[in-house]
Order: sequence, then structure tokens, then C-alpha cells
Amino acid sequence: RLLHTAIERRSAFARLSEQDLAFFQSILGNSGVITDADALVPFNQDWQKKYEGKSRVALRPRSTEQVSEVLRYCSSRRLAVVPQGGNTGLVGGSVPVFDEVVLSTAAMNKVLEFDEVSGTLVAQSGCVLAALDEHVGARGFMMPLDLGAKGSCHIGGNVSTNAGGLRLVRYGSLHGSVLGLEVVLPEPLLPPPPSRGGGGGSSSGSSNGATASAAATAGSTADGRVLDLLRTLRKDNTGYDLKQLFIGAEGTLGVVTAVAIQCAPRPASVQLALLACPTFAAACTTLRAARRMLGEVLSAVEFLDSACSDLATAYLDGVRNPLLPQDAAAAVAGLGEAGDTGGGAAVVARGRGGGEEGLEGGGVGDDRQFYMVVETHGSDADHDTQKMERFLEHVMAEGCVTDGTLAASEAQAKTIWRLREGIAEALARRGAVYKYDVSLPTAVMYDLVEVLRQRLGAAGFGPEGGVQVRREGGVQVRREGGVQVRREGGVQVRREEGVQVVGYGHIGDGNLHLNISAPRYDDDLLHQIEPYVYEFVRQHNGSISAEHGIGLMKAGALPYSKGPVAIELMRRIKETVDPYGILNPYKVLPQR
Ligand code: FAD
Ligand code: 2HG
Ligand code: ZN
Repeated sequence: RLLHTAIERRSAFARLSEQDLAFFQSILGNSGVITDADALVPFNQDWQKKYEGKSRVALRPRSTEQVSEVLRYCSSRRLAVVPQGGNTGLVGGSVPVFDEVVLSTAAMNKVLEFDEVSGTLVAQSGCVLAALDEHVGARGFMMPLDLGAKGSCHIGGNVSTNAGGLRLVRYGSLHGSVLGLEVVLPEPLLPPPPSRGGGGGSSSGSSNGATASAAATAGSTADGRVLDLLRTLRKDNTGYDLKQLFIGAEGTLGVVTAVAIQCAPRPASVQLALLACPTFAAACTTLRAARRMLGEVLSAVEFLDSACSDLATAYLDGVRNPLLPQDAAAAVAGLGEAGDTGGGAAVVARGRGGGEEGLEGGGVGDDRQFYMVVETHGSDADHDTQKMERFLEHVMAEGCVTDGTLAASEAQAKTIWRLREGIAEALARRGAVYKYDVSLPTAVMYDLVEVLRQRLGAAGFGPEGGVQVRREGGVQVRREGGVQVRREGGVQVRREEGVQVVGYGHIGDGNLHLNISAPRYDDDLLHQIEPYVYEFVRQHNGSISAEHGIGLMKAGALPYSKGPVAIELMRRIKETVDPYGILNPYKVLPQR
């Protein structure tokens, strides 16, 4: 169990030299080689600012051929490399641990092909997900995945993490929607073809349903390390499905340079409801009803606990929960601004009744604990509306939903999605966050949040902690029940500042996002959480990574979800493809 073991830099890796930089400049030009210390900060630091490397160079190739040249050189020099897309990953996989060369796909952002009959898209791996969605949206299609990070994450990063997101329940995993990949391997598997520079490119020729590879498009020659699996075929049973190996490989086996993906028709009718449920069991009953009654049009079923709603409304400008009265949301935002110097969330009074646009029959009481976002994608508004109305009537009659609102416009739908999608950002603003992204049997999913809340409270962390009064910076501070009260500038300021355990996620996929928000990172707190969380997950036959991947954060914990034979096979695949281990070292596989 290497959960807390410090990692040492592998001595087999070379250190970057001036000659290395000169070589990179010779193939990428000055603009493709970043060495300025300030400019390197965002490449070295992850989205959460939790993991930080010390790379001295970030490379921005524009073509498959350039990626291939870079890997050929790095392999011969034994320079370690970390592939980086939009750098929105949440497990420390996308940034260097030490001084690895950062290979960013940001300049590989061209759409290569879109087939308007079949809806197949071929794009370079550095295309931003939202930009691709806009591109195919203008042609009547949508990307088969959507996530809060869509404005920054790259399709290559999505594939490499096997990102799940908000609509997996309807459009499935990338293991199904990715039709083809082009990947540059760290070592050649074949000798280079005899003539270089002839523009031939890929090893597999274009045939019916196949597409031009990005290498060929860029006029490159494959040098025996470009694995061209860039087909757009829906069906292709020709031996092992090698592309699946790279979906979710987190940059440890190759650099994905292009992706062929099946897009879905953009729905003509979209409905979105935000519902309040008194208990998690009621949320599960609502989920079952949604599956049964919304059937083929159901496109998302998400949940958040009320603590998540409070955080999002308190920390993000303009975010509100339409089921809370306006004044409550405004009061939260106001308190946050007035009392906050970057510390804790405002305390929200819940259950004050009267959500705007509340459904008839929906009473708001003190029992509001969970919110659900239920969305449908269909082709006939009348049919879909009727289905949604019947579903809402049913769940309210059953008492598993006590209040709800149906978005009446795109703007209202955005408000609801912003509440859900903003949670990660709100947590990041509150302070330190320990994130766990687990798959569990849906019915017991929230038990993990509750037992951890109790466990941390009993250990003196969190709102359940005792009463403390002490002087800090000459000011008397009183802490009780996780609320800090102090006087600042003659004004009494109350701030929820303790450890908060919150849960939300993709309930339709059995995927819980357990987040422990704390004023600061603290090893004692971490030891209360790990390995407890991983043990809980193992006991329930769950997965320690539902969608975010393993990265650096969970490499030591992999044995909680994978047996020794599976891990050994993973190691052998890694050793075959990357014998010098230069690609994204220290990530995914546990140290021996
Ligand atoms: P990066 O973060 O740059 O990289 C992620 C991993 O992939 C790293 O290991 C990296 O080395 C590797 N990699 C990147 N590009 C390549 C490539 N071209 N070839 C080989 N390896 C590569 N995830 C979900 O699954 N569902 C969600 O709903 C979701 N929501 C999110 C919301 C927010 C606000 C944020 C910040 C993150 C969210 N994530 C979610 C995390 C998710 O993993 C990423 O957002 C996304 O899939 C990563 O893409 P990226 O381009 O940012 O990759
Ligand atoms: C989401 O679903 C992301 O919003 C982020 O996967 C999850 O913050 C998290 O734990
Ligand atoms: Zn998620």
C-alpha cells in the first residue's frame, strides 16, 4: 500500500540539456518549445493546483509527424514525457511529477473530417470538446459526451481518461463511441518504411469506411511507431480491438494524435427538471421511475446533496438553486462576499418554502436533502413533454419528490446545469479538496458519504467537532459545530469553515463523487480518509475510479480494484509498448 509513500525520481531518466532544447526547436520552431518559467507554470500545475511538477520544457507539436519525432528523440535520450491535453484531469495524471517533458496537444486542434450522413467525426486530439460540439452542432449532431470541463478539455484527453460525464447514461462510454484512433508509440514496432517524406503515412491503407490518417494528412511518413487505427467503421471484427487499450490508458502507452468518434443526432426536443428528494432512498426510487417511465428519451440523471447546492450558490457568481427562494440564494451569495476572505462557505437555512415555478402539489419543507437533475433528449416535443409530466406526477404522488421545477427556456436549463456542473469549481474555491470518484451499487452509494462524515466528525474534523475558543492574530475566534465566529473590523463574521463531506455525481451510472472539503491539506485528515474509503469500496465490490482515472493519486491504490493477475498483465503490456517506461512514469501502475 503505497498510498502515502513518497516517490523517487527514476535515475534511468536523463536530465534535459541545451542540446535537447536545440533539437526540439529544430523540429517544432521556437513557438513550439516553451521554456520561460512563468509560461511553464500552467503546464506544471494541475487544475486543482494540488499536483505540481518542475518541468523545464513544454512542447507544442502541430502534427502526428512532429509527435513521432519528439517521441523518437525522447526515447533515444531516455527523457521521460507526460502527454497533456486540456490539463483538467483530477488525479494528477496530466502534470509532471519531477522534470518530465510536457508534450501538449494544444496546437493539434484541427477537425479533419465530418461525415454528415453517418455522423462520424475525425479530429486531431487537441481539439477542445466544446469546439467540437459546436462544429458538429452546426451540422445537426452532438458530441456523445459532455462534462463540466468541456470548455478546456481536449478530445484526446477525454479518450485517454475514458471520461464519462453527464450523459453516459444515454450515449454510453467512449469504449463504444470511439471508432478509431491514431496513436504514436514511444518505440517503433516496425522498421521505418524505405522512403521518407513521400506523404504515404499510415500503415493501413484507406478503404471503404476508413479515413485518411492525421499522419497522412500532415504529409508525414510513419516511422514504425505510428499506430494507425483511425477507422470510422461501425463494425470491424478484425482481431484484437487494439484501440480499446488506449482508451483510458492515461498517456502511459502512447500519445493519441487523432480520434474518430461517432456523434449522435442533436435532439429536437430537450427537457430538463430539477427535483428535490427527501432522502437518498427517495432519489433511488426516482431514478428507477425515470428509467421506467422516460425510457428511451432519458439522457441524464444526476444528483447532488444539499451541501453541494449550498457550496455552488455560495461560491459561484450568478449560480442559484431555482428550488430555493431567491432571497435565500441571494443571502448566501451576500454572506459569502461580506464575510469571506477566501475561507469558508456561508451557512444556509434550508426549507424555507416556495421555490419559483414549483410544480403543483410540491411542498417545500425541512426535508429537502437531495437534488436530482433529470433530462430527456427526444425528437417529438409533445410526446416527450407528456412522458415527463406523467413521470413528475408519479414521483410526486409517491412522495419521493417533494418539489421540482421544469426548465421553460434555454436560459433556465443553463441555470440548472450550472448548479450541477459548478460544484467542482465551488469546491476548489472553498479550499483544499480530497476527491474520490467511485462506482458503488447505487442503493449504498451515499452510505459512504454518511459514514465518512461520522468518522471524520468523531476524529475531530468537520462540523461535528467540539467547541474551541482561541486567539488567532490577536482576534478571539470561537469554533462550534464547524462554524467559525470572529469579529473583523468591528463586525461579527460567521463562516462555515470546518471539514465538509459532500456527495454528488452520476447517479444514473452508479458513480458517486465523494468530496471532502477542508480549510487546508492535512496528513492527519488524509489518514482518516485513506485507505478507509478504498476499503469501503472494495467491500462493496465497487471501483476506486469510476471515470477520472488513476493518475498519480491512486496508483498505489489500484490493488483495491484490480487483482494481481490483471495488474501483472497491465505491467507486461506497458513493458512491451514502452520498454524504457518514458511515457507518463509514476502514474496508473503501482510501484513494484
Ligand atoms: P488532461 O487533464 O490534460 O490529461 C488527462 C490524462 O490523459 C493524463 O494522464 C494525460 O497524460 C493523458 N492525456 C491527455 N491527452 C493525451 C493524449 N493526446 N494522448 C495520450 N494521453 C493523453 N471527468 C469525467 O470523466 N466526467 C466528468 O463529468 C468530469 N467533469 C469534470 C469537471 C471539471 C470542472 C473538471 C475540472 C474535470 C472534470 N473531469 C470529468 C475530469 C476529466 O478527466 C477531464 O476533464 C478530461 O477528460 C480530461 O481531458 P484533458 O484534455 O483535460 O486531459
Ligand atoms: C463532475 O461530475 C466531475 O462534476 C467532477 O466529474 C467530480 O469534483 C468531482 O469530484
Ligand atoms: Zn463526474
